[in-house]
Amino acid sequence: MSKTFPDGFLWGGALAANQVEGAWLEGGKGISTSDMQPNGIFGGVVERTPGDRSIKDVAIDFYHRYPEDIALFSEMGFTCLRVSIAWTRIFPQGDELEPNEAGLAWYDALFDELARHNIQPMVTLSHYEMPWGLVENYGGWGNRKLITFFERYARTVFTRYRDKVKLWLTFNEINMSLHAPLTGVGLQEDCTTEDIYQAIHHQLVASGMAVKACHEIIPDAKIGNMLLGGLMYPLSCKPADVFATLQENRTWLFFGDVQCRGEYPGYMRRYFRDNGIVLQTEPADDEALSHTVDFISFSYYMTGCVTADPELVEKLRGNILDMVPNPHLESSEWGWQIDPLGLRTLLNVLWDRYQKPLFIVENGLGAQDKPDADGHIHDDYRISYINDHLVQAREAIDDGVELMGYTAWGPIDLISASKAEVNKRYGFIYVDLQQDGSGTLERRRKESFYWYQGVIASHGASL
Ligand code: BGP
Repeated sequence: MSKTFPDGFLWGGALAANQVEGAWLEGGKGISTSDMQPNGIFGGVVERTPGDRSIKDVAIDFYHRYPEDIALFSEMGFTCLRVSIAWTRIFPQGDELEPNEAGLAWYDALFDELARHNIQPMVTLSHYEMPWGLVENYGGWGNRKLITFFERYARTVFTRYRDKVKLWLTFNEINMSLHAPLTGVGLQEDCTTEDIYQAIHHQLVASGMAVKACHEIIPDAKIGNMLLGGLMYPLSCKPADVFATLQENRTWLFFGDVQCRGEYPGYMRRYFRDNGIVLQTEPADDEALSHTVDFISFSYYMTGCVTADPELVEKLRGNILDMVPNPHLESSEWGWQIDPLGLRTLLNVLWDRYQKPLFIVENGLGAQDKPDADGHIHDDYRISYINDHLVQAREAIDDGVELMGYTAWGPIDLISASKAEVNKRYGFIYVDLQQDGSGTLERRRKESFYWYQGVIASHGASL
């Protein structure tokens, strides 16, 4: 009999509002940064004119079909579903004083439906989107006023859902702002590094204020941060490569350091000094940052390598985010390098560094699924990917890591974040939708659906 996961371990899947809900103008919703990026976070801003369409406008129509989808999640045995609230459903422009009741009511209905199936919601306050009004009228997170708007939004939803939601996350992949400033902090792509760090500072302060507000309003809730789990390896054992790797890992771990330890680390202060970056701060910021998260959540898809040799970087880079590929690993169809053991390493690194509970809130394989003649999808590649990662998660628990749960990314096919692709499917559930918007949106169980159901039912013993 193989080892099982601990009692109380949460099993489920993770979604983001802008990748599933659709209904982009229903229920009083305002326009978000995601609506202005119809080709994904790496596709730039496109002016929306009346009549033009984006695949995200309807997406998989979760806004209207959530009862059917939640029933399917329940059939798989989910005990947790990670969703995000679209800020624009609650504050359409972002700066209103009063929230939009229709938006609040829709999430009430969603959480009630989850409760009926004994599925615990985990809610991200901002998953790769914010009101476009805050970008146009205030310049995004570069403006300190955003802290107040975000705090108002966070307090509104904490108060409204205090009896329904006990697990919260602040900003999705907060460390991605360096690579996708519009998506992360609402800044234009040509902004300076100093602009980005100033905006990130405001976001970190807002994150601390949200932690404080959550603890005040829902004392029995837990609130975590959310990091892109981008573990990097040295390309060689040359000391210069090893040191460059330490520094590279710090560019994303810095966010976790602030959110878990409550202050800027020394290496970051030095980076700012060395690069002439001067942040505008206020005395109260330190107090806000001191409100540290209860747990750390992260996404994990791949690892990459680092070399100190700029010529080699130029020659080898090619993976997403220009990472140097690892010659010892296979890649997905999208060039993301598959590294299950890296997940065990990362879990141990984060546990050793912070000694706070961890939660894997995204992991999965984006692939082109081809239904056979009978319409069945035999996604053995997805089964093997998730199986191998879960085996390593279980090993990490045995290493002593405190792991709260696992929510697979995109348990139902959805619109991909990077380029708004439909054919990059992650789901255990197939959705009949093509890139041109055609398809019936019918849901169909894939082979992985039954496999994941078995994993959950056996508490991981079937891995
Ligand atoms: C993470 C995002 C998700 C999700 C995932 C997969 O970075 O938090 O929103 O989409 O990556 O990426 P993609 O959809 O581009 O395949």
